[in-house]
Amino acid sequence: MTPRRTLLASLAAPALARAQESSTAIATAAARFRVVNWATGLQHPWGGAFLPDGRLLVSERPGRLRLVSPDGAASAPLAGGPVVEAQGQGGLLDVALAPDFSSSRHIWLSTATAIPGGVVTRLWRAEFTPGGLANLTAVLDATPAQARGRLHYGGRIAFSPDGQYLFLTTGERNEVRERAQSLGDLAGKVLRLTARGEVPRDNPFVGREGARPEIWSLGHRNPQGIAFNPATGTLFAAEFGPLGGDELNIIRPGRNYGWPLITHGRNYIGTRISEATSAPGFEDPLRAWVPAISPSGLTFGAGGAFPGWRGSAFLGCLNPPGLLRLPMAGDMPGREERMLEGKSRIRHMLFDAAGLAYLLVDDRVGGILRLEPA
Ligand SMILES: [Ca+2]
Repeated sequence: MTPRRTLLASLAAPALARAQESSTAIATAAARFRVVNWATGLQHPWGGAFLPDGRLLVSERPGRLRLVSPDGAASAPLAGGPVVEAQGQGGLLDVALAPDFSSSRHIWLSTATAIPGGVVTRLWRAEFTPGGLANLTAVLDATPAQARGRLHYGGRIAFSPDGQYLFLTTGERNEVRERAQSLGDLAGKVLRLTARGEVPRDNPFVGREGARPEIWSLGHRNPQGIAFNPATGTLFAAEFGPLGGDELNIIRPGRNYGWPLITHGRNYIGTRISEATSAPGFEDPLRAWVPAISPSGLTFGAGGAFPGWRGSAFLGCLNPPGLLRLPMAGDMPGREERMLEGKSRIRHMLFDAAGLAYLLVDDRVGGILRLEPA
């Protein structure tokens, strides 16, 4: 990046400039890097996926998809995207490429969407074309719709390493916490579909009276991070607790992760939510954070540009803002490392094919930071 470009980028993006760009190297436990304002002028970027040609497809929560070129220049909004309910924590959420993207050109999106009776987390599929999105199709609504409240949509998408299954997180929507415990309700769950969007016959609650067959696990509050550990093939998810009680969980089929019956968190006014932090029949978190870290995106490092980060799990944190790294031994997280503390709210972290790291900065005047080895 030239000094001139840096200056212009700073003028265009005060929040980013305030945040981070540093010409000096930052030394951390397993990497030395420089922070560069890569893409500026994005409003609440939420999710992203690198295309095979190296461009980044990125979502902005108010309802836009853009392509960012390797030089950081963002395109005009793509045509053909969904109408979204961009209030509270809702809007356009995640974007993911289908495992067979190279041949199908399919992408998947998640949104907050208004339907009769209220708002839901919705999963969509669309075709990515040179002119924008085509054949936009609603695949699943996390019903029932909820009239009140615009919080806790979940919305993160992941595919299994074999490309056969799609996983979607849904939040419990905050108004009625027990939605997370109901098997007849798709809120507060991890859902599993085939990569074509159908219900797999071997999902854990298929055939059970009153249960929704899309459910893979239940008892989640607001999971906004989901990823497979590439070293082991194990599925992990991160979720927001209330006042404290954020969690990292290993996700197994049919298991109940406890919200709101067990939690390490408290109500925002400090009162207890549950008597217990653990109970028979419920899964304990692999790690819980008190006080909160507000974990959003979850990503595993692949190596490449940052060999010291190979296999580590990363959580983008909103409050307090920063990036959290967990070195992993198999599926066991080690001692955590916090980086870039107290600066930008990091919604998600992505790695490109070369292993360079990208941080989605969640701000009205947000953007994407790139970490380059130094
Ligand atoms: Ca839990």
